[in-house]
Amino acid sequence: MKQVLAAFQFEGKVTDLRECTAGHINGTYRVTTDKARYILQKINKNVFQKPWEVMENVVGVTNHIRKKLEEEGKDPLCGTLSFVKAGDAYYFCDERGDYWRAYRFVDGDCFQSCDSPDLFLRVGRAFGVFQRQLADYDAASLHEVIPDFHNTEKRYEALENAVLDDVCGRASACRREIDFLRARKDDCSLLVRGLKEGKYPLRVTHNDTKLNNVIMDPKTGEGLCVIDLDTVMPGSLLYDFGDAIRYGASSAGEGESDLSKVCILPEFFAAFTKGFSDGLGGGITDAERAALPQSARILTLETGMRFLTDYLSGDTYFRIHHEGHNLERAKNQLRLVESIEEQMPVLEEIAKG
Ligand code: GN1
Ligand code: MG
Repeated sequence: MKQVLAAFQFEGKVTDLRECTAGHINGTYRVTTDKARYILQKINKNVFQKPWEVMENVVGVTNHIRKKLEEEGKDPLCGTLSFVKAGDAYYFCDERGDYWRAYRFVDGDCFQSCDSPDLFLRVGRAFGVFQRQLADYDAASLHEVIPDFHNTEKRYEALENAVLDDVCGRASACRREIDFLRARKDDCSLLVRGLKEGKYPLRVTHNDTKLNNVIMDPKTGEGLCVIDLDTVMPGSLLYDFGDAIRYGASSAGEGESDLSKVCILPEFFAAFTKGFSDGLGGGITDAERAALPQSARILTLETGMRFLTDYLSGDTYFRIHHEGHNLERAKNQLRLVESIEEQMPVLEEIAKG
């Protein structure tokens, strides 16, 4: 750790180092110096095989946002991530071959769940604004750091392969979940095909729009800064919308194992839809708007599929906290899919605006 800390051009002298364990992917630490606070992360190489491409993406995107904030007279230190250099690069490779990066800590509120639709509306607005800020960013210049990240068809194929390989002998205990997903195989094409066929425009998207990826301003209550930019890639606005709903409009957290507590909350769906549209400032096509409810269903289905695939493959991707954790997460997501399906007419009415 000493070597890593010394590599970065932090302002001031390091006085404290603390591990944070919230994320599923990267290793995260909070670094305090006598002048400022930072987040230091070890990039998960299993997930991001070319960490330098991740950094090229996020530095490009944050520079773009920084310029916009400066033009509007806003403080870029709060409004976007500011990465810290290690030598000439924005990352440091240690002697074990692990890649590290650091950025200024953005002070504000970070919520793991929303206790009111109003808060979720403001989260939606922040993701809408983020999307608008990047509307003129050249999507083709971004690296596809995780190829086919939201390619639901490929995610389905990966599940079928995991069932076939059944390396841990777990498939027989997951029959219900596997059958549930098989019955929805064709739906996995909905967004991917729409994007390929030009029905939905290709945009720069965040791709991991959990509500805890927005830092909220405690003074104004509005979104301050969108964080966790590692999966920023070319994609569809529907990925961002659907993923945000999956996480934030559920009555229970992703980790809830009592399935009777899991359902979709239409008033939260409505709030996010309103905030997101506001933030986008009209920059949403009719076809995208019409697909909002389905995107929530597909992204939830996809995440459930990913958790189940990882369970069947021996928990090699998502960090788990106990045996069976990924199966619980998968069941939770599939229950949410069911609830979204039950409420589909209501959600479609809301999406019409
Ligand atoms: C991972 O750990 P976190 O919150 O950054 C995953 C997302 C999933 C999410 C499920 C790079 O995100 O795609 O939706 O877990 N990120 C990656 O909780 O795979
Ligand atoms: Mg993430």
